[in-house]
Amino acid sequence: MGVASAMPETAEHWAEKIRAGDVRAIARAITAVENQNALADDLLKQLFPATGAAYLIGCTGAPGTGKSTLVDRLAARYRTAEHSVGIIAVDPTSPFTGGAILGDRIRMQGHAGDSAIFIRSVATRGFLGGLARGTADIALVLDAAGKHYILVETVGVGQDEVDIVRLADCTIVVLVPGMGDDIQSMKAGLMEIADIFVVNKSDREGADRLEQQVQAMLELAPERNGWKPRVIRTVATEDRGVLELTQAIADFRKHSDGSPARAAKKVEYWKRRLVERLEQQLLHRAIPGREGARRLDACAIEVAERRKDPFTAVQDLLRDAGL
Ligand SMILES: Nc1nc2c(ncn2[C@@H]2O[C@H](COP(=O)(O)OP(=O)(O)O)[C@@H](O)[C@H]2O)c(=O)[nH]1
Ligand SMILES: [Mg+2]
Repeated sequence: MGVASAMPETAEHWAEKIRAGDVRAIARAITAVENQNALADDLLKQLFPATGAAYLIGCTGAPGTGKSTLVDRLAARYRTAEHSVGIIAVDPTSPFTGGAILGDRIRMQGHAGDSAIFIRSVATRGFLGGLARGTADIALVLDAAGKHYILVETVGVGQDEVDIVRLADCTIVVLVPGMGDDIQSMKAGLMEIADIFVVNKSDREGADRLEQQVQAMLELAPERNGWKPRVIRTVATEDRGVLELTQAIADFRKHSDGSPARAAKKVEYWKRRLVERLEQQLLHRAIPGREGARRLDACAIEVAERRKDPFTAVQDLLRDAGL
């Protein structure tokens, strides 16, 4: 064993372990993706043919609305139905060692001994190569590992979150009573991304009013591809409404699976990913390593001092790189 483990592991072998659901191999793969380890691309290449079966649910909303609690309850429901689950918690408000994530970890420890559920928090700060891409690649790893459901928790509706939502098969927006005014301001963004609205903390005063507000907002909005977003009331801490939520998710899945709109969304998503990767790689070729960075600096100085125009500078950079 000692000799074997001292040998560098091939991407093929690593991928095989992930496909078999090996928890340690999965954890190492996610770390490799996060750090953009040299092997990560090779590994993802190996894993890709085994992906595409997982159902990815995005859960977004303001901090403190109960997303982690809800995701935890949803995961428990899916586990009860014998489905395996992966959870990715993305929290831009706290670094990896932050209180919120630590809280999440402790709370989610109810599943600690359960290997069919895999939980990973990712910090946004220090995430190389972009949060949305990183999250998407982690989702690929969990997908290849055979997770039936992948739950992604994100905060708010910033650009990163919207990019993550583009990846999701179904998006849940979590609201809580007492944020009526926020709804007005978030209206457009929310309408665009939510397949299901959850009114969490329905044990609090104002749940009726909030639900009415959301319903009223939905009345005015055009249906998206024949789907009218549902509004589900929950008390995540008491597991109330969670079964109804799984039902709404199942209904949406049935509605969108195999639909042309869904297929077009996937193509659009991958087109963006391909362009992103092309940009990265072309940039890398045009400005290779330290020497490239030095040439770029030199060009920038020349342009700033008006000794060269930016158009010629780019042409020169491309020519020097043999492109
Ligand atoms: N009263 C009430 N509290 C809740 C409910 N859901 C979550 N909470 C509490 O709200 C706080 C924030 O929950 P958390 O899941 O961490 O929110 P997140 O920041 O959106 O992930 C915690 O103290 C939860 O126990 C609910 O339905 N009712
Ligand atoms: Mg949370």
